[in-house]
Amino acid sequence: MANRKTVSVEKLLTNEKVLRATDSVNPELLDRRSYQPPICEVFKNPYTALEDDDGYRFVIDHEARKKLPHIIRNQVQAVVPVKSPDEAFTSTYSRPRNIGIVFSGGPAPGGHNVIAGIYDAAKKVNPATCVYGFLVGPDGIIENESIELNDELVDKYRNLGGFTMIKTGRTKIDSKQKMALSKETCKQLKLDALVIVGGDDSNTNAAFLAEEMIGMGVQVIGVPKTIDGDIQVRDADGRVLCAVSFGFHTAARAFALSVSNLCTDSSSDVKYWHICKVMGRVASHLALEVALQAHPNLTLIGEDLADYIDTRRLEKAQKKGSTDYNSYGITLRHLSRVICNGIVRRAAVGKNYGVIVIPEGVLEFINEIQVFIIKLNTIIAEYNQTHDTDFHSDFPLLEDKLEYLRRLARRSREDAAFTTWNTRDDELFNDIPAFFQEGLLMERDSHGNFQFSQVETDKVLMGLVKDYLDILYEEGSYKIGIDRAYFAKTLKKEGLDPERFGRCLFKNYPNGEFLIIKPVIISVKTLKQELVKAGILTEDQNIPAPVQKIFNKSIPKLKTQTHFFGYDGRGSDPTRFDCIYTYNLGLTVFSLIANGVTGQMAAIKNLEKEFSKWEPIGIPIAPLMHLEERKGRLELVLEKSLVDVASASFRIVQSLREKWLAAVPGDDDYRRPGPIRFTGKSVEERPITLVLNAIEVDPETA
Ligand code: FBP
Repeated sequence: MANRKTVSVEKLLTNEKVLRATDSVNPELLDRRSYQPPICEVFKNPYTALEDDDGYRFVIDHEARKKLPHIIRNQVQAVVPVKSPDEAFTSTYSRPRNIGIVFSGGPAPGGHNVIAGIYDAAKKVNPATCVYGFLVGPDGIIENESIELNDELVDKYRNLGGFTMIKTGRTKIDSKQKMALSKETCKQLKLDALVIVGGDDSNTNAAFLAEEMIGMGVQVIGVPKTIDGDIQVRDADGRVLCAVSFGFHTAARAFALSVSNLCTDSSSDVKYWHICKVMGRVASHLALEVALQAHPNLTLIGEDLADYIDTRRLEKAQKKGSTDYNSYGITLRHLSRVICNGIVRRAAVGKNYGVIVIPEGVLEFINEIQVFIIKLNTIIAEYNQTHDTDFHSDFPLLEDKLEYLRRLARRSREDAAFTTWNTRDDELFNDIPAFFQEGLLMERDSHGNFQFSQVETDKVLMGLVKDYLDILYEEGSYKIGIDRAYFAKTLKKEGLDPERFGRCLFKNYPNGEFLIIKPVIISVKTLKQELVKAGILTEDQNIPAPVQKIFNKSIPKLKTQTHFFGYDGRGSDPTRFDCIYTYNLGLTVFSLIANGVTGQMAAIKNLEKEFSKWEPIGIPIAPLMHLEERKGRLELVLEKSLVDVASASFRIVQSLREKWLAAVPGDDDYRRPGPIRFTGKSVEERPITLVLNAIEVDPETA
C-alpha cells in the first residue's frame, strides 16, 4: 500500500483501458446493433402484393359500422410475392413517399426494429422516401413535432429496447380539435402514410384516424404492441390472426429472470417470502408466462380468481332455498386465505420462505374492488364532464375526495334515482386503509383507464395475509415443521429422551418427517403446561434449553420483501424472438403502405410455429371493435384479450400448482430461465404460453 503511486484523475481519464471500460459503447451494444434479423420468405422478393383472405369471419358491431363506414369492409390480407410485376405496379409501389411513425402508450421491447423494418424497406424501394418520427407520442402529431429519420439514427437503435429514438406518450387524439391539428400536420408534412405503433387504445385511434383521413389520401396503419400480451386477435370462429403482441416475450423473460433469482436467494437464506407484483394492467398473461418460466411457489392469475365460486356459501344458501349471488367471484379476504394456505402448508414442512407472483391487475378481478373501480371511474368522468374541470385538481387531498363521496352518498338518500354511490358504498369504502383509498381514487390515464401500476396491491393483500396468519397462529394451526432427525439430535446432545418429549410436544410424533407442535402449545406458558401435564416437568422446573430451542424454531415469523417488476423489464433489450418479430412487422407495414391500404394492422400469423411458417398479414381494425365502458361512457374500442382459463397453458399451470408450491419435504421445483440471450445455442425461440397453446390447436407443432 505504502508504495502505491497515485495517478492523477486527469491522467486516468485519458488511459486507454479506462476509456474502454467506461465507454457507453460496449461489445454487447455493438453486437446488437449489427445483428440482422432474418426476414420472412415473402420479403426476399423485391415486390409484394396483398391478397384478400375472405376465409375469416367477424361479428361486426353496429356502432363500428356507423362510425367507420369506409374501413369496416376491410378484409384480412395476406402479403404475397409478386414474381413479374408490370410497370404500373412497380411505379406505384416504388414512388417516393412521406411516412410518419409514432409510438403510443408504454414502451415495449422491439419498437425500434419496427422502425428499422419500415425504414429499410422504404429506402430500399425508393431512397427518396422520407420517414419521419413523431416525438413523444401522439402529441408529436398534434403539435407537428417530428424528426426525419436517417441511417445514423436508425442504426444506433437497431435491436435495442425502449422507444428512446423518438420517445412515446399516452395522449389520445380524441377530440375534433386534436383531430384537426393532426390532419394539418399530415398535410404540412405531405404524409402518404401514418404508422401508429400502440396498444388496444392506440389501434382504436388508428382506426378513427384512418376513417378521418381517407379523403386526404393518408393511409393509417397500426402495429399491435404491448408487453401486457393482451392484444391477441382471433376471428369470430376463434382462428388466430395475431397470437401475441410484441414486447411480451422480452418483458416476461426479464421478469422471470428476476423472479428466478429471488427463488434462488429465498431458498438459500430461507427466511423471506418474496412478494412479486408483475406488470400487466388487466390481463395476467405476463404472470402466467413468468409462472411457466420460473415456477415460483404461488402465482395468482386474475382471470382464474374471477371464476371462483364459494361453494360453501352457495350450498348454505341453497339449503335455505335461495341463491347467494355473492358466492360468485372472489373477495380480497378469501384471496388472502388462499395465500395463507400456501404459506401455512410450506411452513409445516419447514419451508418458511418462498416466492409469490401477483399480477398487477389482480384487483380488477376481485368483486368488491371492481365495483369500486367502475363506480369511481364513472364519478370522476361525470364530475369532469359536468364541471368542465378536473376532479383531481378540484379535490387535491384525500379528505376532500372523501367528503365529495359523502356528499354523493347523502344525495342517494335524498334522491332514489341516484344510485352511483350509496351509503353502503361509502361505508365499505371508509373501511379500507387510507393508502388504498388514495390508490382507488387516483387520476385515470388519458384513456380513462385505472392505473393499476400505481396501486400497492401487494401491500393491501399482504396486510390481510398477515392478519389472518396471526389468527391461525393463535388457533395453533400455523407452525414451522421441525425436521425429525434435527429434533432427535438436539435433544440427545443434552441427554434428553426424544421419544418422551416428542410424544408430548408434537401432534404427529413419531410419524412425520417434519414434526408439528401440538395446536395447544402457542406460548412458553402453554408449552410448560403440556410438559407438566405429561409428567415430564414439575411446576417448579424450567423448560430444558433444547426443548425451548425447538419450540422457538417452530414459531413462524413471516418476513416479506415486496418487489415490483414492470418498468425494468419493459425497458429491457428485446429477445431474439422480439427482434425478428418486430423487424418483420416493419417490413409488413411497408408492404401494406406500398399496396395502398388503410385501417389495417400489421401482424404475423403462425408466430407459434417455426420461423419458416411465419406469414405476414394485414388485419382489418374496424371489424374488431366493440363497445366498452370508458370514462363512464360507452366507446368503440379494440377488445382486450384476457387469459383463457380453458387454454392449455393455463390448465397446465393449474395442474402443476401443487408441484410448484412444493409443500412437501425436499427440494423446490424452481426453474432457471437464465438471462435474455441474443445468440447461442440456448436462445429461447418463443414464449412458453404460445408454444403450449399451439399444441392443442395444431398437434403437429407438439
Ligand atoms: P401499454 O398498454 O401502453 O403497452 O402499457 C402497458 C403497461 O406497461 C402496463 O403493464 C402498465 O400497467 C402500464 O403500462 C403502466 O403505465 P405507465 O407507463 O403510464 O405508468
